[in-house]
Amino acid sequence: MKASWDIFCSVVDNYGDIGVTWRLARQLVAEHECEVRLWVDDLRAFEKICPQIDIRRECQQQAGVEVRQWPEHWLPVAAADVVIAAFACQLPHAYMEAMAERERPPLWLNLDYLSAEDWIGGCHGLPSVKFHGVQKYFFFPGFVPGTGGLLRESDLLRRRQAFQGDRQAQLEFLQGLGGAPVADARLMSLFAYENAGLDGWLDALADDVRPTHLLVPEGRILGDVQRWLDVAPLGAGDLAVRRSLTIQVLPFVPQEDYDRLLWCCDFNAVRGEDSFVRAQWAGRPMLWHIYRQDEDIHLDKLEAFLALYTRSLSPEARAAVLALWQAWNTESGMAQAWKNALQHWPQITAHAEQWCLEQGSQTDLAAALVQFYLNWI
Ligand code: TRH
Repeated sequence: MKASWDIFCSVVDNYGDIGVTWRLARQLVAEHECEVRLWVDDLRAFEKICPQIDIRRECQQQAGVEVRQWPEHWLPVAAADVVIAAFACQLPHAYMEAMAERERPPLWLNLDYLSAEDWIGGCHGLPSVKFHGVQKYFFFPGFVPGTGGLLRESDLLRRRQAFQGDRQAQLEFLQGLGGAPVADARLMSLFAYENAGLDGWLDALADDVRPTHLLVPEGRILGDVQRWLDVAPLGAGDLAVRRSLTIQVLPFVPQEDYDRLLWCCDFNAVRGEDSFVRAQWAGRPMLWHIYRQDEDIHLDKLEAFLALYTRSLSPEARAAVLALWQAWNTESGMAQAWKNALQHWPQITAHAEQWCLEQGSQTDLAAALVQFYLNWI
């Protein structure tokens, strides 16, 4: 019999919480024959990444997943075989009672945020709290064996490589988003939080001898782009040229299209958690705007990832990547850091593909979750 899974997603802000849980839910259905209910407290955020969502419906089927509006006033339901509280969200008390009432208690997991820090390996899979005899476990995604791995659909790298090998498919896709890329330009995408360091970067791109075509999906960074351009509020479809730099504002696209956008580009600036992982699967050089946390603990996460990510680069290329990522995340010094990174472009580019393949050889997160469940029963 198929195992039933309940995934709970409380949207804190932005799109990462729903981005990750929606991806996981679909993959559990498509590749592991699980029956999945995804409980989401903010269908508007969901609709942004999946326009098929009907925000008025309490219950709907999407890609084989039963999507449920997580109601403020919980109505009783039977608990599933596996219960995932994403990112430490608090389950409804009545649902926890239902877990405890099951003849056979469910496997209860807290799916945590992604980090490359060392302690993750030691805590992954450990027991956490108990509720009336139902044990909760920590499940940590990660980049090294011994962690929960990264979300990666089984055919993702094959589809990515096929698309990157098909120039016509890329052109059609980009045209569908609003226009063909500028000839001979370095094609880049920009998805980031507000960042005061953007000015220096755009200055460097505008002054470069090689043209750059920068694609910017609508979102939080747009205010900084607009200020640099010194124009009225920007929206999807707007295009501006400043010397070597062409900036094109894109609509916020469905999640599958965002993958294709990353695959088309020579360089991707991403943020948060899910786009950060998807840029790695694109096999192209990238820049991460990490989600800011209290007491700057995000900087430890940044450092831990960089230590892993850059370890096979030459000392010079490594220093250039470190300086670029640090400049972006401290919002200063981007012009010099960018010019310096360009000096090592061939190596940084080859490394991005190599890193992707290395990560792709490990067990993916959905498979690791299913295996954890099978070991547990
Ligand atoms: O939106 P985010 O900043 O989400 C963040 C992080 O997850 C962070 O860790 C978390 O604490 C915070 O939310 C609450 O960035 P992230 O994780 O990259 O999620 C963005 C999602 O949006 C991802 O699934 C890709 C998707 N997306 C689209 O579907 N279309 C688009 O056009 C773009 C730009 C993104």
